[in-house]
Amino acid sequence: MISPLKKQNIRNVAIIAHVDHGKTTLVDAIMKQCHLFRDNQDEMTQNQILDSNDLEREKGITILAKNISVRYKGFKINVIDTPGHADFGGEVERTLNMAQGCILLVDAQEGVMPQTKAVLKRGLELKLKPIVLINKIDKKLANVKAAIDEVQNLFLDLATTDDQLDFPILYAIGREGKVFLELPEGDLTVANSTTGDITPLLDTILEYIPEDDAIEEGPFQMQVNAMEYDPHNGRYLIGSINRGSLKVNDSVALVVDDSEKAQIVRGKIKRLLVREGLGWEDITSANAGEIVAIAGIDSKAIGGTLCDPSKIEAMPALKISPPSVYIKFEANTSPLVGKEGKFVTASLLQKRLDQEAENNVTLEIKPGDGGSYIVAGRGELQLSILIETLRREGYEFQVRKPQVVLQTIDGVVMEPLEQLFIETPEAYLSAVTQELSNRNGQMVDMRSIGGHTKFEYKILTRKLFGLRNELITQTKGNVVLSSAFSEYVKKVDDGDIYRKGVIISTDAGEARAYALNMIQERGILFCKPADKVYEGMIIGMNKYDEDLDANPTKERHKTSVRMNQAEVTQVSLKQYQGLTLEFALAFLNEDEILEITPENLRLRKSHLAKTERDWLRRGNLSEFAKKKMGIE
Ligand SMILES: Nc1nc2c(ncn2[C@@H]2O[C@H](COP(=O)(O)OP(=O)(O)OP(=O)(O)O)[C@@H](O)[C@H]2O)c(=O)[nH]1
Ligand SMILES: [Mg+2]
Repeated sequence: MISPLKKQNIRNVAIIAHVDHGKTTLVDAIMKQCHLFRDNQDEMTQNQILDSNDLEREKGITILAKNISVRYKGFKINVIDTPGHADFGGEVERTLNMAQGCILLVDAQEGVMPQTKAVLKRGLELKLKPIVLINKIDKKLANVKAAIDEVQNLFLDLATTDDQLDFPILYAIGREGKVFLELPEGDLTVANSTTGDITPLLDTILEYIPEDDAIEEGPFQMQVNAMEYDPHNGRYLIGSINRGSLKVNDSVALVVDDSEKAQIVRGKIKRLLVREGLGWEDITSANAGEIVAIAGIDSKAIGGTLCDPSKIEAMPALKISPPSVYIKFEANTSPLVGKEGKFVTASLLQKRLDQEAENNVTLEIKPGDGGSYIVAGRGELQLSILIETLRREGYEFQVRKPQVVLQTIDGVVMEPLEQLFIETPEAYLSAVTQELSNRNGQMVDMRSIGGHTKFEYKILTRKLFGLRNELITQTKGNVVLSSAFSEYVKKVDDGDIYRKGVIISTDAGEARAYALNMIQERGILFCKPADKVYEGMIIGMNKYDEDLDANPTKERHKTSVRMNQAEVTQVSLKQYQGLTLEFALAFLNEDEILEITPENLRLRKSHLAKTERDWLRRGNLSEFAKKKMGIE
């Protein structure tokens, strides 16, 4: 068994940056060069090793913050890899207070981006010692000097003390595992044109980042920053020991807040573990300043404080910024309910969302009306990741149109506004400006460099829904866009983003090629032959503004010769466009529902019967109609 370390021999550092600036790739290099893997182990040839869950791999982004440890020159360095996408900013906030220093990565071409600012602001508020690393200096359009200027201005803006302005600057080609104290000479765009390794970074960490200011003597105290679960030992509470030390079998008390009625959960330490490389190792005792995982306390409180029972003292609550977007979840009410999911009932959905609320402090989950759940997060992406996760686990449910979280400040209703950056080849300049003007975006800046145009906009969060998809289509994938919450502004009373009418199925059954072939003349199809349909289901998008009814189950007229199989497949659906989660969430209107099963996404009207929708369209509902539709 390994022996406990003193905090003098431990350094805790978080890697922070805007999305895609190379954090996880840099951690690959640290792990490989510190020999966490044998030379012949698979990981030695893998990239983004820490992005280990399926959705992280598929999307090529980090979703959850994770930490690893390496040994270097007699020290143990705990490295925390954080996500750069603004939607997962809560993960950064949750984990940063386990560190004393941060490595701020800045892409040498992109420079300072919205999330660079957001994460650095947070790090400096927590008094972390920063190290700046200008990364990707091998890029053709890299402009190291401009990037440094932007970083320096950012620090002048954000520093809370003078000594925060005194930070080391390093240069790196993270992908090649090379960090430099001075900018290397020569043509860096040629692969492996320089020699180097990761040690300048590790040495700078040891030199600049202080040991944890945890208190070595005194009653044990630790804030819970994360949780992990294993079937044998149950829940592990993870955090960095703030005061005192801890042994296996010690009694501890967990307190969630410091109010009078704070609940206290007592327990005994069954197992104590510390980070070694990518895994955890058992240890019999641990000291202040060590990041540990503890089994034996049956509580769910991230943010709670574990204490010596003789001195119960809660630490200040974790500061996580409030969410700006929410989606309503409900049990599936479609005519096809229960056909495709493993977990279908409202109570199973509730149980799963309760579990998510316990484990994920970056989402706010609370009951809504009529057995629904309101799930609030930082943006469409964060919420769609939850939806996709549930779906893959076998859940079947339905959601409503995403909404922004409004705030009332001094009696004025306010809504969230975002700062938005877009980069695209000049050829698509007008596509971008046109789309943004449709969404009432306000241009703040526009610059062209080397055939690329960079835009900065201010745009209401609700006008941002679906923009990524739209621009990807219009620029044939040649666009990078990123946004971050900026501020709350007075709510504007303008309409939603323009959307065309939909094509609604009048009948239930199986869609037929014969019928779809005719319907596609009217717009774009969301369903294909043999798909199950029902009355009120949205099977496509109309070319025009109004909604349109159509029967996709119609077969060729009885008297004519039936189409044989060959004929059916010959019908080519030129206008078919399968639904993706991102598209469907952005497409939904208020009176519509997105049905989600492990196998299918279906859009539908909330009132399925055509008669009811006709009543609604005409307005002035009769008592009979109101009763029938359950409207007060
Ligand atoms: N040219 C160049 N590309 C790099 C370098 N380092 C990383 N990349 C590429 O940048 C992309 C993003 O890298 P990641 O390490 O996933 O970035 P990240 O900061 O962890 O991204 P998020 O966690 O999603 O915020 C990958 O395609 C990498 O191959 C570098 O030094 N030079
Ligand atoms: Mg990453």
